[in-house]
Amino acid sequence: MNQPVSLIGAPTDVGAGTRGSSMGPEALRVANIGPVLASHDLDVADRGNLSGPPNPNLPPVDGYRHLAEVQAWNIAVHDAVYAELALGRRPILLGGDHCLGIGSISAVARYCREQNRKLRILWLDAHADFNTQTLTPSGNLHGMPVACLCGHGPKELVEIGGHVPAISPKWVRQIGIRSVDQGEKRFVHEMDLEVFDMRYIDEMGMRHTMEIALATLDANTHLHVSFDVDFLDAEVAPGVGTTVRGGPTYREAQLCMEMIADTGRLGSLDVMELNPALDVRNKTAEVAVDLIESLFGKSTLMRTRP
Ligand code: B3U
Ligand code: MN
Ligand code: MN
Repeated sequence: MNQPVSLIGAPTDVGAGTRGSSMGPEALRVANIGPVLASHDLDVADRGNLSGPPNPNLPPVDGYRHLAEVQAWNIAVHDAVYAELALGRRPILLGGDHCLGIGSISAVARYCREQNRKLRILWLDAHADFNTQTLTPSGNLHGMPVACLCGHGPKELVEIGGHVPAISPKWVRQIGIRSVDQGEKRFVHEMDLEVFDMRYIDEMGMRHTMEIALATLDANTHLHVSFDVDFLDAEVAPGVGTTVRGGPTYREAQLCMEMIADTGRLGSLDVMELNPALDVRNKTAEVAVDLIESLFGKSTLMRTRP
C-alpha cells in the first residue's frame, strides 16, 4: 500500500495581489482531487479547511502587505502539515496563495531535521518567489516565500518552523521560471539558487531538466513539491492570479510530474495559486488534478524502470 495522503485546505489570498485564490481548495475538490487520488490505491483523508483572518486588502507597511495575517495563516499551515507528517502521512496543501509555502515547507523541514532525513524541494513556478522587503515591487508576500524559508524575511515568518533558516538554498530546485524582478534576479544569483528557467527547458528539454533536478536523491531523501499552478503555460492554466506566457505545455508538465513519481520519493505537496474567479469552467483545477494524478503514479502503461 502506498503511503497515505491528507488533504489540507488553506482558503486565503492574504499574500497575493489579486483576490480569489482563497477559493482554490473548493475548486480542487469540485475537480475531484480526493476520489481521483483514491482511485490510485491511496488512502486519502480530507481534513477540511484551516481557518484564519480575513483579507483586509490594505497597502504595504514597511514593505509587507498583511504581515500579521500571513503569519497567522502560516502558523496554522505549519501545525497542520507537521501533524500529518507525524502521523506518517503525506500532506497535500490545497492553497491558497503561495505565501503559505512558508508554513508548509518549514513544517516539512522541521520533520526532516528530527527524522534525520535529507530534503529536496522542487519549486514549480513562473516566478522565483525570492523577493525581500527591499526588493519587492509589490509588498505581496506570495513573492517572498523562498527567501523567507532561506532566512531572508521578517522574523514573524522566518521563525515559524523553529529553526532559522528553515532550509538551505542548496536543497531547492526551481523549474519553469520566467518572471523575476530586477533586484530579485541579483539575489537569486547571490544565493546561488539552482534555477531551471524556461530558456533552459527550451534548450535542454523537460526530460533532461528533470534528470538534473532529481539527481542525487537517495533512499533517505524526502521530496517536497511546491506546485504554483502559474508554472503552467497561461493557455493551459488561465485560472491563476499572475499568468505568464511561455510556460510548460500540458505534455511537458505531465512528463515533469511522471518523472517525479518515478523517483518514489514524493513526501509532501503544495498546490498553490489556483484562482477560480479567473478560471474558465474550472478547467485549470481539472488540469491541476490531472497533473497531480500523474505525480502520484498514474501512467498510461505499466512501465519498468530503465
Ligand atoms: N515577483 C512579483 C510578482 C509575483 C511573484 N509571485 C507571484 N507574483 N505570484 C512580486 O510581486 O513579488
Ligand atoms: Mn509562487
Ligand atoms: Mn507564480
